[in-house]
Amino acid sequence: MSDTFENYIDGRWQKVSTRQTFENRNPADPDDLIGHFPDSGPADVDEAAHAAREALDGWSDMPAPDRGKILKASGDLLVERKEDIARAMTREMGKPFFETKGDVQEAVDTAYYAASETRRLFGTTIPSELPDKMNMAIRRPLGVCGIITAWNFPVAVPSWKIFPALAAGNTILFKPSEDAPHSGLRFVQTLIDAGIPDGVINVINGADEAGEALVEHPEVDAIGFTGSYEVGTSIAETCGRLNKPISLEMGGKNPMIVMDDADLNLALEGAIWGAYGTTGQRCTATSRLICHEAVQDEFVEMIQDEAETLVLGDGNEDGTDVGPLISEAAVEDVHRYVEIGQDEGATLVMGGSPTTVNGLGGHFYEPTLFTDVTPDLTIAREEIFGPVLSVFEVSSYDEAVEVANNAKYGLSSSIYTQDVNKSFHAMRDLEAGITYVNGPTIGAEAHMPFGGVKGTGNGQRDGGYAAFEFWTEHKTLYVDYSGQLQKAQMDSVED
Ligand code: UN1
Repeated sequence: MSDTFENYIDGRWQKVSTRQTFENRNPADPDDLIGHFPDSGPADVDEAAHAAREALDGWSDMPAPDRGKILKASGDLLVERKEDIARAMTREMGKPFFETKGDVQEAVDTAYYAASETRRLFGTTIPSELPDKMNMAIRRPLGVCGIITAWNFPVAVPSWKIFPALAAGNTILFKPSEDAPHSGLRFVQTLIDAGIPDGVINVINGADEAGEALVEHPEVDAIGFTGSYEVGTSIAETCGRLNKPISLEMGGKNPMIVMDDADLNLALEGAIWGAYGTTGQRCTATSRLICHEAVQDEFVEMIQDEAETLVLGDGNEDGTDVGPLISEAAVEDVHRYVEIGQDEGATLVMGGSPTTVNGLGGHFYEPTLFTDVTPDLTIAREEIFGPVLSVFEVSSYDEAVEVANNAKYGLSSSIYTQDVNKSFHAMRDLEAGITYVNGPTIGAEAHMPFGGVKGTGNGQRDGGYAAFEFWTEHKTLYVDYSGQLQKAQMDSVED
């Protein structure tokens, strides 16, 4: 069964102006066509941006708790539809059903968090330096917000941006990834069914042309982006030229340090989940395992034994641990890195090939493990976005941190140790937006700041209250009730 999907603009499903569509297929079984989606162009973006602008005053003037009621209702619908959306998400982007349910749950948590924040959205009141005068700073929305996201968390990640942006009174122009448009539409449908007013959220499907038009559009005031470093930095250049605020969430090359005193069974579960969960397709995936020499050989063997028990398959089949990669192009990219790793001298100890499962023709790739990896190798430096774990051997805590920090990205990081002092040193020393102690590099919670340093981001954060710091700006208010002209810096100081 396949359908033709439309854009959602100004409260109506609308045909794409270009008359062009693209196909979306199940990565576990490419014969399964999910549907045709609009390949939008500048005219579609223009219409959506105007609709979002028209809707802005009504939405931002609405009492914030009333906006919160709609977000809460959307969260309730996500709960009701959780299994249904998760099944559709697995069919569309491949990760197993137990993971896609978690993806929807992350959006539920974000909806409820953002809804509750509408009863706070605190500003500040600060004493004036002058008598009979009151100073305040309140939070105002940024305006029309363009949101561009990746396919690997196609409901959770859009929700991290869209719910707080809406709670704060912004209107939205959302472009889901062209690799997971259906999940994006299912998510938006919950807002529509929860009663979001026309024009407050608009969805444009498409690829680069639609994305560029969205970023460039003069009616779009701010951009939230999650995706690759290359695309993110190029959007940021445009935003710099146009003076638009942007929140960037890009790649990762996340290290897990396993010290000589680590609980190896615990670290094993973490490494398997961190490296091979979501087929390694998370920005937070554990892609570098930095092992103390005293435990390295034993730990590598444990990983090999455990990884062999992982069941690859269609994520909608019971018992599947690891789904396919998103596309044939992704299989080629991952395999190219594996070949480069071998050419540059790393030792391939497990996996390293595309594979087939149950004659499905899906984009499967074997869980892969390299040892003898040094920081200068390509596989040590670049984000692979696949099930490839590289092991580095170190002889001390200091060397472990040095290897961990020798990376262009700084999203997540982790250390396994039973030494409380070492764990606090690591929380301070690891150059990353997130550090886990005795947990893998994945598993962020919706109410905590999420984002990274160095090549991962630009100082902004998704998640929790930190998201509101991006999606609002301060407006400073001075109320002088003295009945006189009072001059700051002059009348308040006795010369
Ligand atoms: C991402 O890969 O873009 O912490 C987001 C985690 C998830 C989110 C990942 N909750 O791994």
